[in-house]
Amino acid sequence: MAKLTLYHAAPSRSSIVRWMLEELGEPYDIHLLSLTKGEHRAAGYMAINPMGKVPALKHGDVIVTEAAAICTYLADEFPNAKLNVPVGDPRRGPYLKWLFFAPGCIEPAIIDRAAPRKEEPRRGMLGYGDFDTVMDVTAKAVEPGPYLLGEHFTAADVVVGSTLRWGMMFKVVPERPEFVAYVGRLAQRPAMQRVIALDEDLAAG
Ligand SMILES: N[C@@H](CCC(=O)N[C@@H](CS)C(=O)NCC(=O)O)C(=O)O
Repeated sequence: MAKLTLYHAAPSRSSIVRWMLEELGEPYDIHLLSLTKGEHRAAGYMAINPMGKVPALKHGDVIVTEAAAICTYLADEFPNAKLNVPVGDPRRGPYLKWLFFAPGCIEPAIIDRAAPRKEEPRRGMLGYGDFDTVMDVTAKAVEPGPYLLGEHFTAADVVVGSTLRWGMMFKVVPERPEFVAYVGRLAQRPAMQRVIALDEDLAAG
């Protein structure tokens, strides 16, 4: 079977993919990069991800970058783990919407809130519209629970859940009861608990 290698830094967005890999239960290697030492800008790694960013995933000869794309890829490559929604299933529509909504709307809304621009662009210019609408739409989606697609935990929960958790840790995403309950449910998953412990060890050096 083709080998899986995660190019990783802890803590960073590559923990999203590490959580996905732990949920999959497939063996993988970690190639650790130090962002503080600039190892993600070295020529060897720039050949893997010319953006000079983590995460990147190598699966055999295939390289995938962008956390949400990697999670989508893994869920489809390893369907036995049932973390995807297959083509032909009508729930694939909302599944893909949430996989794209996290990096396309939730994350930019969080970043713009954390680092506001001098002049607020018109709502129509921003792909995410406005922060409050993004939060309202996301809160409504996670409220019924336990997961975005009801009882079925998917890669979309890994991506949306990681983004909300990270936004709440940085005190940008409001501690709305819907988010606290959803992120609390995700934190009970053994795979997430393993990643938190493993990454704390890595960060401690
Ligand atoms: N859009 C990328 C963002 C990746 C990203 O920004 N990673 C950060 C770590 S959280 C990074 O590598 N920063 C180092 C740098 O840009 O110099 C993704 O979702 O994978």
